[in-house]
Amino acid sequence: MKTLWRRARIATLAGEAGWGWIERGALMADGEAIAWVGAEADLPRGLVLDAEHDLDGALVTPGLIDCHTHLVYGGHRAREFELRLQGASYEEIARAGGGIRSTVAATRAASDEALLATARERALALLGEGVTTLEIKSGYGLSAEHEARCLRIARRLGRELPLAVRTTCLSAHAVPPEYEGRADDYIDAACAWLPSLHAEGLVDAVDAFCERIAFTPAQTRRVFDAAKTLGLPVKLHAEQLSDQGGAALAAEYGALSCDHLEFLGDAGIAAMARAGTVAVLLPGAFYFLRETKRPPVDALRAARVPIAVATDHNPGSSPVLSPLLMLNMACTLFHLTPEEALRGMTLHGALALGLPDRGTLAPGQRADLAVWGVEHPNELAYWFGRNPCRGTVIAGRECVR
Ligand code: DI6
Ligand code: FE
Repeated sequence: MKTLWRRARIATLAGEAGWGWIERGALMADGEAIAWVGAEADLPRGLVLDAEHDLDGALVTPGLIDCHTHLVYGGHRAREFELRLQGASYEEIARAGGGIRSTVAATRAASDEALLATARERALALLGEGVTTLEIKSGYGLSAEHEARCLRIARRLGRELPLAVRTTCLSAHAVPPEYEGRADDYIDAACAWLPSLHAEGLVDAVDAFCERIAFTPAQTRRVFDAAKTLGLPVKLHAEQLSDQGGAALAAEYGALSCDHLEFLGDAGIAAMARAGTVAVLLPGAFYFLRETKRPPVDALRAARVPIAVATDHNPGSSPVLSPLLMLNMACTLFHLTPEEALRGMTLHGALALGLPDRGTLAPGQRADLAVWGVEHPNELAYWFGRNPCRGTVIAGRECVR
């Protein structure tokens, strides 16, 4: 199946810097991959096509990649939001047994159908704003049974919706109530159930939350050792609320990404640069928790650490379903340029998932595109509360809004 999209303004993001701009562009997919992209005037003559679409000057970018979400969960935490507005901190609420644990209770109590329906609605909202590849973490089940259930639902979304889903096992997200005061025993249990989740094909990567209110570097290391034994790549929620040295630890394991990073220090940056680990910035959580310490963007740039941007969609610290708002906030709150922000939600998001076949528009890459009713890609970070997405193409197939 050969499909041509013509009369497009194209930002390929191919090449080290710049938009990879093509003013009067065309793109051809052959099956699931891009076969040709360039100026329409240079299109090879005599092409035999199965379908042709005139985009009438619309903008085409690589499909957005949301490389960090916690999409499958029960309930919500609006009451906790009110408490935080009255002065309680995220850490205080977590220590008092609220926070992640309250979502674990709601998730365990929810039926498979309810979890699937709510997660599907969230995934469709992301798809409607240009997302073509989505990562989904577990981490609200926290038992062999419930972690498996949440990962199966994530896999099912990947089968039933057009977008590509990557799953990450985040059993080391919080200590569940039945292991109160026994975090080390819980880590033993989580490491013990990982092989069966992997054997069932439910795990693309392994993550952990290394923080004062979650797991220590030593406990994180045990989770990473279990992942390494299975040949699974790792990622880490690191230095979100304090500097635990998590980024350096993750880099030692060749981590795909370290995420959050507000409290990241120089040693962590150097280790990430050496290991080729992506820095995933999550402005939604920074904003919603009203954090004031910004991630060290200048130092990450100087060290040439690739910077990605994601929604971190979750009920506690980032209940956002707008990837475009995250592009805007990556610029306004973290001082990324619009080009860096878009690269962060395309090419660098792909790297954070270990998917080198997407994130730019070039021959051989997966034909994952987003089509936008704007003139220039800097507008994707500029407008907020507006969704100019006209549709997406995923693995060569059109998916109209
Ligand atoms: N950091 C976060 O921001 C989310 N998880 C994590 O490790 C928050 C999850 C939650 O509060 O439910
Ligand atoms: Fe997260």
